[in-house]
Amino acid sequence: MALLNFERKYRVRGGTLVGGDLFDFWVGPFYVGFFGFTTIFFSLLGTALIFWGAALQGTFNPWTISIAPPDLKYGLGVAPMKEGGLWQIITVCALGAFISWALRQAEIARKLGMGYHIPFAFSFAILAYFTLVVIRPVLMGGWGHAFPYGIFSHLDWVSNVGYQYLHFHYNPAHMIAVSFFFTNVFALALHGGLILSSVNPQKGEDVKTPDHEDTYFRDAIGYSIGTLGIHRLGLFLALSAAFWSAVCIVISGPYWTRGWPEWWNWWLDLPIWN
Ligand code: 07D
Ligand code: 07D
Ligand code: U10
Repeated sequence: MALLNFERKYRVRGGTLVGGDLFDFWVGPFYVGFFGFTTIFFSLLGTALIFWGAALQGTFNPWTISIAPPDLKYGLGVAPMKEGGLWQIITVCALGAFISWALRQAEIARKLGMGYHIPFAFSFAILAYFTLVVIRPVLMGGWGHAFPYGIFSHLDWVSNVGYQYLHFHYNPAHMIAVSFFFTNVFALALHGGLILSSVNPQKGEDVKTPDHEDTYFRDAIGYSIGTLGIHRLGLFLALSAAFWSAVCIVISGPYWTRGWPEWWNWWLDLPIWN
């Protein structure tokens, strides 16, 4: 079925999570829905507040705009607008927009009778962000521990926080997260390569079957995970990367306050050495 015919058949009203018929319509290619409305609301308000912060800062250069969280002296309290309050409201807007987006994904999946894998996956990205700007600052007792909203300033934050723990590469959960990111890239390269090599043949050649794909990997490494399995693996790798990222930052501070290289002394302290 051609895409436009498919859309005519399946883009029908009903099956919304919230709002009944009220927002159950499309604008051009976009499904709107209640959560489309809330996404637009939070992202427009958040963007407007970023522009306000930029005006206060005196720059509209996108690279240097930076909205900083409140100073640590405000702890977990509400800060004045120009001293981090803006950051606090923007954070609420960002969370509102991201959660609305996940719920909109769920609503679209539900309307189409599909699984909820995509919103489930996106919720791991939201979890990583929530860990950075809410869970860790709350555990450490100050919004000032969160990162500033700016393209370069957030890089400074990552670097500074990294060096605060002397050598962030020695954080064991960071190692696991990094390895999941690398494995994910490796798996996607293998999968993209395999699919194109079999279903996008030269002119005059036949499209190959999944049996070719399975046999390729059985010839090469003795095992094929299968055509469905590779997608399960991909999702698992990506979600694990985000999950272990959240773990690596939430343990830095709340659990471990010294340099990460020192954490490895447990190895030297094992009783087996004496
Ligand atoms: C390709 C999907 C499209 C999304 C894009 C991002 C904005 C921000 C805001 C001017 C893969 C759109 C960007 C809306 C504009 C203002 C105020 C996704 C794709 C194109 N980072 N980060 C980037 C965010 C954190 C880190 C780029 C967001 C943590 C490092 C972009 C968040 C840490 C590097 C960006 C976030 C961290 C970057 C490209 C939220 C640890 C880079 C992103 C909400 C996770 C790279 C100049 C990309 C770069 C980069 C956005 C959080 C580290 C500006 C929205 C605090 C080390 N980050 N980031 O392609 O070039 O993502 O930076 O959590 O080197 Mg970051
Ligand atoms: C948080 C983004 C969420 C995004 C959302 C959506 C929009 C809409 C709209 C486009 C989590 C946003 C959407 C805004 C846009 C339109 C229309 C993703 C998030 C919800 N590190 N490190 C990580 C590596 C070093 C440090 C994670 C590598 C140094 C700190 C990952 C190296 C030091 C933190 C990672 C390296 C250091 C991290 C990031 C190499 C610095 C974190 C991925 C090769 C001196 C962060 C949860 C991530 C973290 C993190 C990789 C080096 C410090 C595993 C490969 C040694 C302080 N590092 N790092 O988390 O765990 O994505 O955050 O050297 O906080 Mg690291
Ligand atoms: C996959 C796949 C597969 C496919 C696929 C894909 C995975 C095998 C079958 C999909 C993969 C791709 C297409 C590849 C490329 C994708 C990436 C590299 C990922 C990154 C993606 C991007 C960078 C694009 C991001 C774009 C986005 C999020 C769209 C932006 C759109 C909006 C902001 C509108 C959203 C709509 C909503 C909320 C509903 C309501 C809409 C309206 C009412 C529209 C009108 C609104 C207004 C007039 C108000 C004004 C507001 C606006 C314009 C926005 C406000 C926000 C701002 C702050 C600007 O496996 O199978 O193939 O294809």
